[in-house]
Amino acid sequence: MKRTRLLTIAGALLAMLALALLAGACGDDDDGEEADGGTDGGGATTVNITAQDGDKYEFVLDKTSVPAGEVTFALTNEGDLEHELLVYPAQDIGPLLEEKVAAVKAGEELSISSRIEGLVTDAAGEHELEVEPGKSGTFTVTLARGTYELGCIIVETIGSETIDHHSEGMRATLTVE
Ligand SMILES: [Cu+2]
Repeated sequence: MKRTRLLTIAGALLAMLALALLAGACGDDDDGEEADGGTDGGGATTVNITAQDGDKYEFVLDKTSVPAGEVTFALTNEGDLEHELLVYPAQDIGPLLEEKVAAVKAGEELSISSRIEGLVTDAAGEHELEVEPGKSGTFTVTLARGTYELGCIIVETIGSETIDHHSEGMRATLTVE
């Protein structure tokens, strides 16, 4: 009789222990979810970008607005040419590109990136991400609120044509809130 009662108590204790462990495990899961959902609370937000240069030169974004703070741009080049990504406050860089096109047509090299106002750099001081066809890469920067343009400013001669990627459509607007 006495032994049976002890076993019952032991069984009850084991059951309580098991419940406590289960509760603990559930608690861990909840913590994990909070960590995953942390993009709202301060972690880097990722913007996935696809670069295309078939019928149309373009950057296709999976989101067009992000919260201010760290932003990672993940660029996948689905085109046949190399592309680059620069991030800068929205502005008209048309005149700079015209100069660059004229230079390329004259067989010269001209870098215009240093003349783009507020060009955003990453922690290493890099201002661009260059990605070969079929490859992908990331670029992490810190952005304050504002309207930004993501652009590819490559100008190159293919055959007898001088192609200015940005003017062909390789640009997109990102709102940082
Ligand atoms: Cu490009």
